[in-house]
Amino acid sequence: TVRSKRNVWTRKDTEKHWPVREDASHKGSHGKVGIIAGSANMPGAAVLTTAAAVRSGAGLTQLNTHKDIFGTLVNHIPEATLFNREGDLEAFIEGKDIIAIGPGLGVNEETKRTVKYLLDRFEGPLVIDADGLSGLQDSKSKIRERTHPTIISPHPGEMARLIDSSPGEVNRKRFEISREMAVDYGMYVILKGPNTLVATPAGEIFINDTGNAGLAKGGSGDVLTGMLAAFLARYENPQHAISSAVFMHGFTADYLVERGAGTETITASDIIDNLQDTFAVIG
Ligand code: NPW
Ligand code: AMP
Ligand code: MG
Repeated sequence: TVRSKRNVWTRKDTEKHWPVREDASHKGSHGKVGIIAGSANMPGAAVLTTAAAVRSGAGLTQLNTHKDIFGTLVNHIPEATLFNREGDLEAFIEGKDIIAIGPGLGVNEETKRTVKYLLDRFEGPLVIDADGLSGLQDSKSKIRERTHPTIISPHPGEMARLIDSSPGEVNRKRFEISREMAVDYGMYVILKGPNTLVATPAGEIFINDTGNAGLAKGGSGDVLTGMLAAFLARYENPQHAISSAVFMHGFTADYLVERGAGTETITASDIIDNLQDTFAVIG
């Protein structure tokens, strides 16, 4: 087997590629992000993903979710517009630059159908996470037909389900598995965990060296998905966007610990709330 090139994506790399927010820009210049997330039992996942996208600089963010939770959402993310899950998907994807799907959707037929529809029809970078990954199982081969970047962000449990393996096996062979999958399908694979890996369609691997056990907690991945969507909207190069989002997610957790927070007490919401500080440090 060919050994892939392995690189560490550093703070210097993140700083070097940080996009300039032009003084004369407007909200349309920074990407129209669509997020498909949340359900009656998991409104929090929708809040975290959407708030993370808004806080990471997306120009316009729209959340496609279950209408029963609209009332709750507006109190947490007034900046985002809402789209009724029962509405016409064609109308939702119209005009979107980036779409992220998955957090808190639940594993069901509708999730599957939606993932399939996006793979067929959406012309822009597509981030698939969480329950979107279970919806991907039957339509994986469609990824090869896409002409725009496809990005998946499994944790080891989700990756194990995708390749019919076990989390232990995934962790043992994480370089090989993420690279082979990325090359085979022509997509970006973000294999999460301590030292998250980003594998590119060309077979390169970028290792992240930020983050701590404060992130080993429900909701952390949902925040990363929102950050990925906003970063992909703001960068030209998908790998720079993805690696920088993963870097900043972990860097923000590290920043909290350096300032005295315990890894026990850090929450996913804390990551979002502190992006303001860490963006100022890096950007
Ligand atoms: P275990 O439990 O250790 O045996 P799931 P989920 C394994 C939403 N959320 N290394 C784990 O193994 C998400 O967005 C909503 C090894 C188990 O088998 C999703 O929609 C929140 N194994 C939904 O919940 C906050 C690992 O994978 C399985 C591993 C379900 O997502 C929470 C668990 O994966 C959550 O984000 C690792 N690092 N990590 C909300 N507030 O609304 C996981 N596993 O069944 O896909 O469950 O990740 O919780
Ligand atoms: P999820 O399992 O989808 O909620 O995603 C968890 C997020 O937290 C991913 O970005 C992981 O890389 C990160 N994470 C979880 N545990 C750790 C850890 N022990 N050290 C560093 N990052 C972690
Ligand atoms: Mg997750």
